[in-house]
Amino acid sequence: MDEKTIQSIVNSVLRELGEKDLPSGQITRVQQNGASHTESNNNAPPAYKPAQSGGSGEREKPKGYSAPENQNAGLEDLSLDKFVHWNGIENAHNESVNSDMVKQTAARVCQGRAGPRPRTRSLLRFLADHSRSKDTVVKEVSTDWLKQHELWEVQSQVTDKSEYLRRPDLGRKLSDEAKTTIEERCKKSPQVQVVISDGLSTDAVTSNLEEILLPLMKGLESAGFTVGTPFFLRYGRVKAQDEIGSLLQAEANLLLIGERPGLGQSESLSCYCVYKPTKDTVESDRMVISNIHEGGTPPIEAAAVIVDLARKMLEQKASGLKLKR
Ligand code: B12
Repeated sequence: MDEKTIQSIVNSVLRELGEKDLPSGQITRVQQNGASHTESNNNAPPAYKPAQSGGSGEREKPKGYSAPENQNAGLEDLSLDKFVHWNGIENAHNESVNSDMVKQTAARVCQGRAGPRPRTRSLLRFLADHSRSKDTVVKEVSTDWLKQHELWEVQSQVTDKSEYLRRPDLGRKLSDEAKTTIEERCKKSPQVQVVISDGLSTDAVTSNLEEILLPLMKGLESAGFTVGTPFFLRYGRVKAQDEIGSLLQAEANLLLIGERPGLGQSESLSCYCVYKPTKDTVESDRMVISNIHEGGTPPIEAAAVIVDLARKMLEQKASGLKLKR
């Protein structure tokens, strides 16, 4: 392969990573005998040479070579807008159609390809999104964070995250300690009880709660409802709201819970709403407002929608399929 082809391959990879092209002459070829051949440029980094045994392992830098300034900067954050809304199709027949589509969605469209494979930037973003999604499921909402937000916590019958994922049935039931604490600390028979739970996304709670809880509580109070004491349920599943509701004799129960993350959205919160929940509540009695996050339904807007829904539930004394909307 000649120098020109090598240069163009290296530059196309750098471009995909959002880096500048290397000026010609900075590419170093490793020759078969291990010696390196550098095109007349003293500032070029040396080709890789295994450390000599007994040596320090440090490569000797050729005279005049200085490392590029951003050498230790690492990769940019792949969740930045410029990566999410990236048009990877080159030489499109009608470019404006693609760039328009890319602007409108965070979905993985117009990624292009490199032969049969995904392009480097696209693959890296996929791996980064996947990691964020896995992280948010296994992370814990810290007790410090709860204290800062003046929330006390109870736990479902699940003992840790691993069991939470394997035993959804236990996440639907309160531990004995939780039942006692709830009975001791909560206002009885409120019209509306709000509960917050980690569910399947810790980031959903930590990144949206500040913006949703206060407007929600204030909105419910301004609508004239008696509102219960909000608290945090660790390792909760949706159906746990039925046991909480019947324990507190709340008319309506609103559960803010982390949604199962997707590939590209790992901070989405849902609000599950039910009128007079009991152990016999069925799914058709429940409603959900989902996709609550900055890029979906913004938390403040969601708070207003939930207050309106609570008003309808209390007026009609119904929820789910029985509610006329
Ligand atoms: C997983 C999932 C399911 C799974 C739930 C199984 C399970 N055990 O997890 C299955 C495939 C069964 C399912 C079915 C349905 N789902 Co669904 N589901 C989801 C998804 C992808 C994640 C939910 C989640 O994270 N829950 C949080 C965890 C912690 O809860 P959980 O206790 O483990 O699981 C409970 C909830 O997930 C709940 N649930 C799941 N979907 C729905 C839908 C409604 C209307 C209700 C009231 C409850 C509910 O049922 C589970 C068991 O109690 C969301 C997408 C999202 N972004 O939220 C859509 C989503 C919630 N589902 C939706 C819909 C429409 C449905 C169905 C009505 C589809 C249908 N036509 O049959 C049914 C209804 C099921 C029901 N329970 O009443 C919509 C709701 C839209 C809306 N605002 O009303 C969503 C938002 C998807 C979407 N974007 O359209 N769903």
